[in-house]
Amino acid sequence: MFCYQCEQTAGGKACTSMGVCGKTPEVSGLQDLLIYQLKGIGFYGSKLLDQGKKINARVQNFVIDTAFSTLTNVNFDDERFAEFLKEGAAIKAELKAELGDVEGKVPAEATYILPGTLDEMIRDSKIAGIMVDDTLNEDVRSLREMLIYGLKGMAAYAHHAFVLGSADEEVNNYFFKAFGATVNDDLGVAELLDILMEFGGVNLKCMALLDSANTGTYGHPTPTAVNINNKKGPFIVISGHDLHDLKELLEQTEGKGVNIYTHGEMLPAHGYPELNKYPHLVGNFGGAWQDQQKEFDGLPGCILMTTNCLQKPKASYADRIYSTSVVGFPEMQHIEEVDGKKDFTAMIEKAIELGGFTEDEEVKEIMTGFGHNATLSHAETIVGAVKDGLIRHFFLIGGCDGAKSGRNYYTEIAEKTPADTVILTVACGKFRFNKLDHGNIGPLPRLLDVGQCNDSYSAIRIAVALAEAFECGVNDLPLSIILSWYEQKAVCILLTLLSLGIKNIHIGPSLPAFVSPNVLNVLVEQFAVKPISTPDEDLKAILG
Ligand code: FSO
Ligand code: SF4
Repeated sequence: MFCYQCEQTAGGKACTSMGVCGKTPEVSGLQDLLIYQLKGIGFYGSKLLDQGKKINARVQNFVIDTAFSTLTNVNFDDERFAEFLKEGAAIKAELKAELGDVEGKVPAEATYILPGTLDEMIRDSKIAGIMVDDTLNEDVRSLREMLIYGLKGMAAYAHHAFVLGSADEEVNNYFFKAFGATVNDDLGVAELLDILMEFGGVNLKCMALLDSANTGTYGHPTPTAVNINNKKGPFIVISGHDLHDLKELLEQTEGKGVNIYTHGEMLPAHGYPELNKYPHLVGNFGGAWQDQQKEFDGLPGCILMTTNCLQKPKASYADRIYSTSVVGFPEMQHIEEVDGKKDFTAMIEKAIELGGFTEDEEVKEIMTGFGHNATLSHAETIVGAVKDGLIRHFFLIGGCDGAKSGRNYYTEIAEKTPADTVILTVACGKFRFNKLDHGNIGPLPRLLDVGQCNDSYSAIRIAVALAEAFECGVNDLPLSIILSWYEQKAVCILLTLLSLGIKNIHIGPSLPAFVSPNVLNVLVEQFAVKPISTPDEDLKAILG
């Protein structure tokens, strides 16, 4: 196996014998083969689109969902990948037939024929490895991989929007164009860089689509205090990013005496009026994803994983954790959607049987719900506070958490930000410091949680609106973006920020292994991307 798509990759270079995330060589190979097939599908699909033909929603959703399934910590189930591969082979054949004869070079990804059994697929997966073509220019490989990882991230956003009934033709079709571009040998470094910037723009559209799907369905988030301690009684912890699953679970547990706790990236769900109205949505449980094996150990309740980040369950909770949608682990109980509905009955009964927490803990609260609507409703106060010198600087500390050392940087920099600065957070990296008291500036808390990584669009909206209020560009604002990257959603968000011309982004805890030295130079020279240093040095450089 060879996988270097995430930040925790072995030795900072690549996982080659077993994934640090727990991905086996077999599953890694099957994921490679699936991406290989998506490239072939992209080749035919992009040609059909060039001819003005349409690609149907079933095929679009297959590409989106399966690309999402290969994102870090989403799916570890070899049988599931074999099913995806079979469906992919049928779809590729369909597109090929519709296209008819192709002029010019046809890549191997397009002509490849999938064998019938899981063992044969694993055997074949060797042809699909990232490093198989050792003649490929390393910068081209780097840019192609960056595009693929960006697509995996955008697939997550497109998937979430789609489950709420929102889709966009340009976004959906772009998957075919971009996967097709990764097997087009005529595209060199300059062309691929252009495509990455174009992709950043398409991803912005996709994130806007998700924002309007979320806010249109559940209302605009409002500042909300969330209890982080336990309540007596049976419960289900819901993790991941899927608000639709949370809504269905809240409906099905209503009046049954089962409390619902959000976990990890589900925390911002408390800010949405249409989710928060359920009194049995009682609080947020635990911290970021990498602590789940410890925090779920022997848990007297059930866990529902709606999306990443999933870790291999320990025996002490393997009988009470469930996956749904694109998430999966071998032998994990999986809840499928049937006729547009998911039936959570077995999990609810299990939660009641487990009995839950035996005591009420003292209520302790943290805040969330500062999406663009809520934060910008205070725009005048914020702009006034900046003009009066009450707010000196904004720090957007966004991105994911992870298990590797070096991530204390984010806790420390948050702690060391002066009292006249505001911290905006998105994604699960905030769990390192969101339970600390950062104080207030006037009526507003100093730490404003904008939401999930899926809500990065909201942070962009806030930055753009502030720039408008100050009649300057985003780069001229007293704003620093400090990213902690872990998986591939961070790649699509970074490309969107770069496509918007946003400069001076600080990135850590380490640089992606898939970025070649020359590509890194481009990022540094053209976009002034900065690897993080120490909190003290970075704060000194930022605040002067
Ligand atoms: Fe975190 Fe995991 Fe949201 Fe990521 S839960 S690490 S960016 O997958 O998705 O922030
Ligand atoms: Fe390694 Fe990350 Fe790939 Fe898992 S997803 S195999 S940890 S690089």
